[in-house]
Amino acid sequence: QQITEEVVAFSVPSYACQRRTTLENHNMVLTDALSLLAENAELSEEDGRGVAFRRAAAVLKCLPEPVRSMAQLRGLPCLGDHSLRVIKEILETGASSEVESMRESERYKALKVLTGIFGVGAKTADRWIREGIQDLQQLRDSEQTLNRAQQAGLEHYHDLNQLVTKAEADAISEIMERTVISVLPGAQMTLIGGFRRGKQTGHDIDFLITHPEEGREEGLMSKVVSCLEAQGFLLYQKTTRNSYLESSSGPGRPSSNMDRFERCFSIFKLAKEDKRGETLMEDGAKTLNGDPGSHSPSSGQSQASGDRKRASEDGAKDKPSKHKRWRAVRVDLVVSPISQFAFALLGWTGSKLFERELRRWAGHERSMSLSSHALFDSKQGRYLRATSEEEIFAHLGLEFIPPSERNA
Ligand code: TTP
Ligand code: MN
Ligand code: MN
Ligand code: MN
Repeated sequence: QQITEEVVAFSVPSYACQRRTTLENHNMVLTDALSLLAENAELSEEDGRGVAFRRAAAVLKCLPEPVRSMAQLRGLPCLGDHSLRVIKEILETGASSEVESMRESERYKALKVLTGIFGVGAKTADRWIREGIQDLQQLRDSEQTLNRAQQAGLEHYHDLNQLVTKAEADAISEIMERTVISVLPGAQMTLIGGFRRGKQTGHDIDFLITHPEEGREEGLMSKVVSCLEAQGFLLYQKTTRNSYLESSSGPGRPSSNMDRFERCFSIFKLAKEDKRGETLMEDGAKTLNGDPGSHSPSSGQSQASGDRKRASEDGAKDKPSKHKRWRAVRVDLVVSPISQFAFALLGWTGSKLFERELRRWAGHERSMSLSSHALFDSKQGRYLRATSEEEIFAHLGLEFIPPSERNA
């Protein structure tokens, strides 16, 4: 008796914002490969190619089961020739030769290490590589001048390349909540970014702060930052007005309250605790790059600043110890007026691809322009108000997708 295997092709809508993408990924081998190609394109400043691979990976992330044959992919959106070639090779041989050779290439490894420094982007890393700098030691030995962010990034390189845990996010949430309430009673703080989407780890922690009375949030960021600084929680901070005003990509003319939208990129000093409540150095946590690598300091002391600065040693204040008793954690703060809160919440929850797809949907399918501040309807020539994420999805003609299903 002949067994005929019926091939059931998957069916998926085109835009990631039309799909429910949980953290449960049945095609991790394929999506990791495509994500690496996307990352390499982004590191080479080929953003168009990067987005194409991100979209392809996102389609595979929302499939209900592992892909077994190319036939199942027939008719799926966003899968270009290049992505299909990579998928086919992985299905047939278990790996993609292109991806594996990229992973091992000196250029990719150098770009990865150098952009792993907070404050260093693809452009800077590329320039350094052309000047012969491939790793952290060569950077330290070079005459390169580093800006304040990069100095902090190099100093805390090891810590900042360790994934942030949910427990650490909760600990910092508590500190933040206390601080925000103390400088402005009634102010509200929301965990955003990957942790709001239910991720158990992240590269940083993101918070959105507002006050239910419009205008009361003015000046809040500098007060929060001063209060955190006074408590000794900040290793680094840079507060900037949101680039919305300067950028030409915002919807129409910015209204007068747009310049209140502030954000702060910071590095937090978080105490470590063991079960007995004593602070301790923990080693061996999983790193962001997957591998601690030969460039990361192996002891608790940061080698990043060389012999000139030993800034990492001032951490053991109460009890002298050779172990560092705190760790550096990246924290992003955003303050929004309540009138823009829903847009800020939606815009900062991510994932980055989900956000990009929302904006693409708004523009291409609805002639609307969506930002983290507002939604402008070009046909009606007016801004559409919203006080919740649900309302924004409704304005866009999209089914509401909760944060835990925005992991595209
Ligand atoms: P990230 O913190 O970079 O990413 P993440 O939290 O999704 O992932 P990770 O766990 O690795 O930290 O960004 C959070 C969201 O904020 C993301 O959707 C992009 C968005 N965002 C900016 O990063 N910058 C901006 O100016 C705006 C408006 C949004
Ligand atoms: Mn499932
Ligand atoms: Mn984040
Ligand atoms: Mn962030």
